[in-house]
Amino acid sequence: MLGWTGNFLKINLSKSQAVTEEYKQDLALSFLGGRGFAIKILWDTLKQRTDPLSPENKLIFATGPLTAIGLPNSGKLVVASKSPLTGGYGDGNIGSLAAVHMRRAGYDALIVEGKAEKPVIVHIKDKTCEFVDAKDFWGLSAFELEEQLRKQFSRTVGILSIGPAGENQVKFANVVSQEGRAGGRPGMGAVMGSKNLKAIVIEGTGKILLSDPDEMQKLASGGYRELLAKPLYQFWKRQGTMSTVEWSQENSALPTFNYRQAVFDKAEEIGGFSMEKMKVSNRGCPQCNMTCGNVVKDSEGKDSELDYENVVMLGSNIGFGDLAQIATLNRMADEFGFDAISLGNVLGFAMEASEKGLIPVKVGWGQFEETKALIKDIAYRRDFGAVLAEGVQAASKAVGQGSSDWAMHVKGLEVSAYDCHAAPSMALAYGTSSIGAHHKDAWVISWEIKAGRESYDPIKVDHLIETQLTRGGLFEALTVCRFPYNSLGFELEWYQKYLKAATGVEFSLQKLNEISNRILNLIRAFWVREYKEKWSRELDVPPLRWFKEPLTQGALKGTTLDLEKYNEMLSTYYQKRGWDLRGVPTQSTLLRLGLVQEAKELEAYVKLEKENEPLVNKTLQNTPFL
Ligand code: PTT
Ligand code: SF4
Repeated sequence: MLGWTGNFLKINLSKSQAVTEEYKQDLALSFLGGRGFAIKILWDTLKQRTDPLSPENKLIFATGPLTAIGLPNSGKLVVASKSPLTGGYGDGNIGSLAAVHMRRAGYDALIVEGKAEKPVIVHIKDKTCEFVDAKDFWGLSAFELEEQLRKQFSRTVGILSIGPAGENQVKFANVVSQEGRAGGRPGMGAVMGSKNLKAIVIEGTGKILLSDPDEMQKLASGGYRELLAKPLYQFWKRQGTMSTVEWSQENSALPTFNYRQAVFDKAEEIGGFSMEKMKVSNRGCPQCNMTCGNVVKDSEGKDSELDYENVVMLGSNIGFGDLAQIATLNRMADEFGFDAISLGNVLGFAMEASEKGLIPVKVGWGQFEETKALIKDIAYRRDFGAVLAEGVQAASKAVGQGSSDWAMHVKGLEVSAYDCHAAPSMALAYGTSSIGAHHKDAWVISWEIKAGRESYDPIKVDHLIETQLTRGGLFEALTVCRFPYNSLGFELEWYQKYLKAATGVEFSLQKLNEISNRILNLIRAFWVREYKEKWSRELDVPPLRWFKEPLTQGALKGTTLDLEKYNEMLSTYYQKRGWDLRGVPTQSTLLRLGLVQEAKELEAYVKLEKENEPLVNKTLQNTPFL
C-alpha cells in the first residue's frame, strides 16, 4: 500500500502484548483513516452494550494517509472509543507529535484493549513495544508527566497522556499532548484511566512510502506558501480562534451564565484584543505554519494556552471577566486533563444550582477561589465533586427539580461555546452531531446569521449536511486540521492532490463525499445499536432552555427557539440523510453506501425501514415532549 502503512498496532494491556495487524486496502479505500478507521473497528470488534469503562472497551488512536508526510497542518490524530459520558460513539482530534511518530513507526492506528494490572506506560519504538511500570508517574499532572517522560526518553518523543481527572475516570476527562493540545471530549481520558494507562510514549524513525514523493514535496511547499499568502493569515497568527469572542458578542451568541444570556458585559476584557496585550508566544501542532495557540501568563505567572472555546466556557459562561484568572482555570483543565468545554458547563450548572439553593455547594458566578477548589473536588471526586464528575446530564438527574432543562448537553455531551437561542441550524448541528453537542462536525452559525437566523428553511438543512460531510467526514478521516480550509479559505482541491500524490488513488469530491457519508452513517448506526430500545428522536433535540427561556438582554431580547419548527426541521434533516422518522438510517441508505453486513447486523437490534417514509404529520405525534 502507498500512502497508508497498512498496519495497526493492537495493544492488549491485560496480557502486556502488542501485535501488528495488517489490514486490507479495501478498508482504506472505503473509510480513508482517522474517524473512519475508528468507527469501523468499533463496529466490528466491540460487543454491543460494552461498559465503556470496562477492559473490553477499545481505545483507538488513528491517523490518516496525509499524516506525518510534511504537509501543512497534518500533525494530528483522532482518539476514539465508546464514550463513558454518552454511551455512544466518542472521539476527538489532537495535534500531537505522537501522530507523526506513529506513522513513522509504521502504524496508521493503535488499538488499545484490556486493562493493565497496575498503572503502566506503553513505550513504542518503531517495531518494539514495552510496558513500563508507571507507579512513579500516577498522580502527576499532564504537564509534570510530560516533562519527566521527556527527560526519561527524549525531548522529541510523542506523548499521549492523562492527568488526575482521567485517572479518576471523570466522565469528561480527555487525553493531553504537548502542553496545550488536548482532545477526546466525551471522556476518552476516562477510558484511558480505566485501563490503568497513564501514557503512550512513541518514537518512529521509518519512512512512509508515497506514490509520488517528488510531486508531494512540491505540493507541500506550495501548500505552505499558499497559506502564508492568504489575506487572513497575519491576523490569524495574532489571535487564532480568540477573535471569535468579539464576534459572538456582536451576534448574541456568547454563552453567558450557563447559557441564560448570549451577551456578556465584560466580553471586551476577555476577547482577542485583550488577549494580544497579554500574549507571550504562539504554540501549535507539529507540521503547522499557522500555529494558533495563544500563550499568555496566567494570574499565577504560569503559561496557559488560550482558545475561544476554553476562554468562553471558563469565562463568560461562569461569570469570569478577568482573562488572567480564566487562563489559570484553563491551565488547570489541561493539567488535570479535563475537557475545558464540559468543565465550563459543569461549573455553570453547579453555579446556577448553588444560586437556586439546590445543591450543598456554595459557589458563585466568577468566584475564583471557590471555583478552583471545586475543580479539584471534581478531579478527585470529592464530596459533591463526585456528582459533577459524571457530567451535567447525570448531575441534573441527581439534582432533579427541573434542572434537566438547564443541563446544557445533547446525548450527555456538554454543549460547546455557541448560544442557540437564535440559531436554529446551529441547534440542529448540535442535535445531530456524531458525538453529542460539539461544533466539530458543523460550525454553521456564521453562515446562518448571514442567511437569516430566524428562518427554519430547508436550505439550512442542506447547508448543514454539506458541512457535516466535509468537516465531520472528510477532515476527521484525514485527521488533518480543518482550520486552513474553514478559517483561511484553503481549497478542498489541495487535499485531492495530496491524496493522489500520497496514495496514487484519484479521489473525486463525489467519492470523498460518499466516504464521509459512509462514516457518518456507520456512526449513527453505532449509536442506535448501543441505545437499542432507548433510541429516540428526542435524543437529537438540544437543551430545553433554548426553547423555554427567552433571552432577557441584548439585541435579541425575547428570542427563543421554536420547538415545533425545530422538530419539522429535524424531520427534513432525516429525510435528506435517508433516515427514518426515528433518525435511524434506512436499509436502502446503508446498502447504497456499501454497508451491507452492517445493515444486517443493525437489523438484529432495531427493525429497519426499507426506504424513507414521506414526511407526514405523524412526526409530531412521535415526540412526547411536545
Ligand atoms: C476540541 C475542543 C476544542 S475545539 C477546544 S478549543 W477549538 C477545547 N480545547 C481544549 C484544550 O485546549 N484543553 C482542554 N483541557 N480541553 C479542551 N477542550 C476543547 O476541545 C484544537 C484545534 C481547535 S481549538 C479546533 S476548534 C479545531 N478542531 C479540529 C477538529 O476537531 N478536527 C480537525 N480535523 N481539525 C481541527 N482543528 C482545530 O484544532 P476535541 P488540539 Mg482538540 C488545549 O479535541 O475533543 O476534538 O475537542 O485538539 O490539538 O488542541 O487543537 O476553538
Ligand atoms: Fe494545530 Fe492550530 Fe495549526 Fe490547526 S492551525 S494544526 S489547531 S496549531
